Amino acid sequence: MQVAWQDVKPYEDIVYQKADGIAKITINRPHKRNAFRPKTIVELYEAFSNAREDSRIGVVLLTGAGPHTDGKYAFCSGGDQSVRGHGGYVDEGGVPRLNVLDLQRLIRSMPKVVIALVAGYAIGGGHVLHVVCDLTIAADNAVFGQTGPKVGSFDGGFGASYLSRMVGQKKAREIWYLCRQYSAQEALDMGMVNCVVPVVQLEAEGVQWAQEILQKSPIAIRCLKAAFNADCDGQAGLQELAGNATLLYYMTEEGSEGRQAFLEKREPDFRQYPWLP
Ligand code: S0N
Repeated sequence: MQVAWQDVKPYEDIVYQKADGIAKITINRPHKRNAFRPKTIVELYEAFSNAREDSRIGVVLLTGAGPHTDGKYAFCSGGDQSVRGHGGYVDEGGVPRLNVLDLQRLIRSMPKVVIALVAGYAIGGGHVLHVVCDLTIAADNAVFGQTGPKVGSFDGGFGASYLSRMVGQKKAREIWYLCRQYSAQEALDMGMVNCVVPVVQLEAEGVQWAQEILQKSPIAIRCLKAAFNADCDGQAGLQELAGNATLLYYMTEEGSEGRQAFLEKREPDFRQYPWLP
């Protein structure tokens, strides 16, 4: 399925496009297997925030540019090790950052569906990025894995705890302790991806899934996403779910009566509304 992508704004490390209710965000550092530096994350955060704010957009596709000139594909190979310093990944101002954690939270909490389209490597922090997306479509050449204990890092947040919800405690511990690489089929078998397609079909499949989702009720999807998150995210998850309840309440006549009465300087009349069973 083809769509006519329109560039939203030029960036250095990503490409950000939109078409027909879908946003597509592409990490564009194929010479580094699409590893992210702090600037990449700043750009990703801005693009995701823009997609969140745009009420025409219901689905975001997150992918990696490729193949590189050596013919290899990557979704993302995690933090750029060449700028890792003491205390994080060092930005252009010399400040060490772990700003990918902010991006993970935005992807999880934004009330739009985020689909990872993974061709080639999804490794380290790149693997965590696909884990926090709502859905993952893998190309048949996708390779999944964590490297933390091999390269001197670890993500004990969503990268460990949410992964274990997805694949189970034993498998999650295996993934992190052994730092092996897994094929698309193995990822499918452990429930880490939704489907596997030939690499040439990856984007078309993502667009097809997006178009199916866009036929559905935005508020139903929004509340479902918050409900799935609430199961894992403690008070922050409850806040998200409850925020949606408030949004819906504001849309009712009963909710409006309270505001209207205040503005009209009268007592509210809630007796006209039933105490439903
Ligand atoms: C992806 C791998 C397996 C691909 O192997 P392949 O195909 O053999 O290619 P290479 O020759 O290795 O790579 C090609 C070129 O790309 C560069 N490159 C690849 N990955 C990175 C990277 N992550 N950073 C910088 N450069 C990278 C290579 O150097 C090579 O360049 P040239 O041609 O110039 O030599 C393989 O490349 C691989 O294993 N890569 C490293 C994967 C990795 O360890 N990633 C980092 C893991 N850690 C994180 O992601 C941390 C995330 C984070 O921010 C965080 C968040 C929360 C809490 C904690 C943390 C934390 O800091 O840990």
